[in-house]
Amino acid sequence: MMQRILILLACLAAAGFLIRLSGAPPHSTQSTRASGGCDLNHGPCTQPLAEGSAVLEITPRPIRAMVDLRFRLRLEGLKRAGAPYPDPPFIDLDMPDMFMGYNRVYLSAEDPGIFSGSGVIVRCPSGIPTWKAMVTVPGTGEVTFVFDVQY
Ligand SMILES: [Cu+2]
Repeated sequence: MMQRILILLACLAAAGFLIRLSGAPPHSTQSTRASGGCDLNHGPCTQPLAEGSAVLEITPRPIRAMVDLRFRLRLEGLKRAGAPYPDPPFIDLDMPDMFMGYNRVYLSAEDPGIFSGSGVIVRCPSGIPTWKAMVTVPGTGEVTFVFDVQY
């Protein structure tokens, strides 16, 4: 509880800082940084990862805060695809412009090269909708997906 209050305070402080920087309310900040023009609110998105690619899907859509979300990651074209991953991939959820606290989604193997897990995105009092999902595949690399969240 205390941790959540601290996160909210940090978030508010960061939002105030952003307002002063931009001179505009943060509500006008609409994400134009959706990953490669792909919108996770419409379906799975693909990003290059090492010699292959990572496909991320978040459901249910549209993506909302304070709702149990399912994260599904498909790894394609990687040399080790199909081979067992000793350390499964994980996803860190955060906002690009402010630290929202530690929020890691641990994934487990569903099928070869396919991983899933569940997590929650907290509500940011600033109203800024833009979040990021940083996917880490241990031993292979990292890739970041940016998307908007409905509060
Ligand atoms: Cu925030």
